[in-house]
Amino acid sequence: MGGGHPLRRDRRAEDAPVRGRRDRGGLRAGRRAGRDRGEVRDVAAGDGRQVMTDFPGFPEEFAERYRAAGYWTGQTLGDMLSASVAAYGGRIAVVDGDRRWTYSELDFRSRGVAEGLRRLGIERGDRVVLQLPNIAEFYETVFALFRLGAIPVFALPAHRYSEIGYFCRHTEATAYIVAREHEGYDYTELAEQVSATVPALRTVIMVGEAGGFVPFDDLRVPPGEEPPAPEPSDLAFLQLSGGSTGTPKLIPRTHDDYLYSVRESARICELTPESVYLVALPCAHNFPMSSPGSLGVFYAGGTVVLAKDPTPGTVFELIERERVTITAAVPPLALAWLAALPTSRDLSSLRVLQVGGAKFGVESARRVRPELGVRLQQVFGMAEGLVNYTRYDDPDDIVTGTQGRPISEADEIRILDDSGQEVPEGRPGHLLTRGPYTIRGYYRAPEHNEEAFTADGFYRTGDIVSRTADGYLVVEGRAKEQINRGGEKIAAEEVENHLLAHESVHDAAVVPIPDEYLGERTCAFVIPAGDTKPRPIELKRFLTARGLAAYKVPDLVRVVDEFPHTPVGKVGRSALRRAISQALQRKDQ
Ligand code: OOB
Repeated sequence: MGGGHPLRRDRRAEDAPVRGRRDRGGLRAGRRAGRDRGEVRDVAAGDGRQVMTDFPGFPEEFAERYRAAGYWTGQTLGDMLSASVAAYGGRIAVVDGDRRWTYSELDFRSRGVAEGLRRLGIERGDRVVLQLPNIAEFYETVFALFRLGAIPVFALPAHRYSEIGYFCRHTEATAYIVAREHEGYDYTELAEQVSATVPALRTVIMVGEAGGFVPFDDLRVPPGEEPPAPEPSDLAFLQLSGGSTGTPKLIPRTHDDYLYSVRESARICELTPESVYLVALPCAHNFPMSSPGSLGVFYAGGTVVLAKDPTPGTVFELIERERVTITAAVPPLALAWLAALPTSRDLSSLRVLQVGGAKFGVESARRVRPELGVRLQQVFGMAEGLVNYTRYDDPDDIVTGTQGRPISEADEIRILDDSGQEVPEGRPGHLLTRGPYTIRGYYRAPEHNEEAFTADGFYRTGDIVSRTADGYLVVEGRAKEQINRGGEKIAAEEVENHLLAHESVHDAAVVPIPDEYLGERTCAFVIPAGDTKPRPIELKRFLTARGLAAYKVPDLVRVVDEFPHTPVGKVGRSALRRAISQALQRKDQ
C-alpha cells in the first residue's frame, strides 16, 4: 500500500493509531486518486482521521525519470511470469525432489491457489506472512499472492515467535502461511501462539499435516476469474532488513523497482532458458530470490532447483542430477563446499558460484576457480535495494579483491567521511545510495526513516566501503550496530532488549567477535542487576524461551561489572570488541 507518496512528517501523523481493516476503503480510494497524478496529498482514514501513508515511495520526479529511461517497464511480477509462460510454457520451471513443474503448471497452480486464498477472504492489499522452507509451494504461493495483489511478508524458517508475532502485528497481517515441519522443528506451537495473540490474523494455513489449521491443499482449487491486476507502482511484498535497531524493519518493494533489478541481474549473470539455478540459501532471502535468484531464472525461462538443505552432500548430488549451472552461497557455505572437495559427484555442469551476504576474504575467493573449477562472482547486495556484482569478464584481481560494481548506471553512490564530506578515491567511508530499485523508507517506521535516509532520499547503508578508480566497491567494515554471522544479520539492539527483560540483567551490550569460519559470531556482555550473577546458559535459554530465532542467541555471554564508555558517555562497543577478542586470543595460545 501507499506507493508513491512521500511520508507526512508531522507528529499528528506519527501519533495516529495503527489502522484496522475498516479504514482500508478510504485509504485505497486515496491512493488510487493520488497515484496517477503523483500528488503529495493527505490520505483520509474512513472515519475522517488523518493517517500517514505506510512508507515513503519514490517521488514522482524520480518515478518519471526511471520510466522514461526504460528502467521501469510498467509490468508486475505476475505479468513477468505470464510472459515466461507464453514463451517457455512447456519447460521446467521448478524442481523440488521428485516434483517437476513446467511454467504452465506453476502458473496454473498459482492461479488455483490465488482463487483458494480469495475464497478465504484474502484480498488485494492484505498482508500475508509467509514462512516456508525451500519447497515448491513457496513459488506457487508467492505468485498467487502477486496475482491477488496481496502482500507477502517474507519470513525465514529460522524465525520464531519473537519475529513472526512482530511481523504479524506490525503489518496487521490477515493470514500466516507456514510449513508444519522443517529441520526437525514442528511449527504447530508457534502457529498456535501467533494465532492466539494477533487479533487481526484470521487464517493460519499450513503445508503438510495441518492439525486444526487450514491445510494448504485446501487452497488448491481450480483457478477462478482473473483478479484485477495490481499496479506496477504498488507495493509487491515486504522483505526483511538485517537491521540494527530494536525491532526488525520491513522493506517495501514495488513491482516496478524489483522487476528492474531482476531483469538487469538476469542479464548481467547471462541467464538463458538453459540456466539451471540451485537455491541452497533460504528461498525467501533477497539474494537467492533476485540476484538473479529464482525470479531472474523465471524471467529468463530457466529452471530453479530447490535444495532442502545446503550441505555439500545434498548440494553436490543435486548439481550432478539436475546439471546445475549456477548457484549462490554465503561465505561459510562456500568454504564448506570447498572443504568437501574432491567429490565423486560430477560437478562439471556448474559454471558460476556467486558468493555474497558477507565479506568473502580475498584468500578464500582465490580458491574458488582452481579448486571448484568454476567462475566466482562476488555479490554485495542489500534487501533495501542496491546490488553490486563482479562481472564475468572482469580480471581475476577484481573478482577476488572487490565486491563488484552496481547493477545500474542510475545507482547513485556516495562515500562520505564522518563529517559528511566525500572521501577521495580508494579511501574508506560511509556508503549511501539512491537509485531506481533502492527504497526511500521502511514500512511503518517514520522515526527510523529520518535517521536511515537523508532528506534527499539517500539510504545510509551502514557499510564502510572504498571505491576503486573503475567504480568497484570494496567492503571495508560496518558502522551499524549489527553482527553479520556468516550472512545472517543480527541487530545488537534487538538482542540487548531481550536480555534487558531478564530480571537479573541491569544492562546489556551485544558485539561481534571475529570468527574464522563465520566471519563473526556474537558476544553479549551483561551487567547483573543485583548480587546474583546470571549464568550464561540460563540467559541463552531465556532468549530461546522468549521465541528469539536461534541464530540471534549469543554464542558467548560474559558477565561483567561495568562497560567501558566513550568520551561522550556511550557504551564503548569497540573497547568491548577488543576486550573479548584479546581474551579469546589468549585462550587460544
Ligand atoms: C544481502 O542482503 P541483506 O539485506 O541480508 O544484508 C545486507 C548487508 C549489507 O548492507 C552488508 O552489510 C552485508 O549485508 N553484505 C556484504 C556483502 N553482501 C551483503 N558485506 C560484505 N560483502 C558482501 N558481498 O546480504 C544480499 C542481498 C542481495 C544480494 C546479496 C546479498
